[in-house]
Amino acid sequence: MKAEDAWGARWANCAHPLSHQFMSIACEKESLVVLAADLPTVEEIVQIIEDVGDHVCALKTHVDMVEDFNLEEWGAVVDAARSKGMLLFEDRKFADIGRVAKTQMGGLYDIRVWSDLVTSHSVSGPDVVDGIAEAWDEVERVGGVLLLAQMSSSGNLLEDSYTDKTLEMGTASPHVVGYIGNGSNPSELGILRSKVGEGKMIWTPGVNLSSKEGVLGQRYGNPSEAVRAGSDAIIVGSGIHGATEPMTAAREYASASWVALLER
Ligand code: 5BU
Repeated sequence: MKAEDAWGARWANCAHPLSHQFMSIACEKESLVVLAADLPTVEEIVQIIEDVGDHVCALKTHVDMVEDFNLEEWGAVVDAARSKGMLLFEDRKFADIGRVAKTQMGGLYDIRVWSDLVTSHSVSGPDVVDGIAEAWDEVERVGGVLLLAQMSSSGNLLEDSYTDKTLEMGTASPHVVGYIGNGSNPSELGILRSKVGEGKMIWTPGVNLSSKEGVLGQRYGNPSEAVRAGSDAIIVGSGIHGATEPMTAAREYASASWVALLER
């Protein structure tokens, strides 16, 4: 299916090149799934990419949880993801001043050289995004930032007024490809979508096909409902890597999200 037909106004209105890349991959794979590869070793991450990569559009990592991380070994993850046609998305949740965020894009993990997307809080103001963008500039790469407009964890402090200011910040920045929204709550998500409009993506963690509640305050909603409410990507961790058959699970999430997109 052609991306403009599947995505409609979103395709026409999202300006950031990474949003079009994501929407094209989604159409090729008939999937809006982003895999949260919260696994402890490089080998396990490479293995899950090989198992489920055909049904997943982007690999979301927390590089600082990888016990045997070094940049050279990490090349295996990058190569595996690229060979499966996936985007690389580091869920770093930057939150410092711009200058420090820029240096944190380098350092031990050198996120700027391999990531296509990163998350950032908006709490420190708009310069955090500019710092991240400057880091990509320096290595002559294009990347996109997803700002946390909502969170899925219970009791989080991202209230409506904070969300609104985050959207103002995102609207003003060409580097912001979209927002993280709360996948566990379709009505909150619907309100977020109406405020965001068509020009930015909303990606949602906090989705699971079977459980309602995760550990330590994680909340879950149904992935199809999240997409119908306006989510453009469902971020799934334990629903896939914790399943007895990750590949079967990935296909189920892919199909649920794709069917919901076409219904939308
Ligand atoms: P889970 O296993 O599907 O619950 O994993 C969810 C992932 O999404 C995990 O990597 C979190 O860091 C990430 N996440 C989240 O769960 N909720 C949020 O609000 C944000 C990120 Br932001």
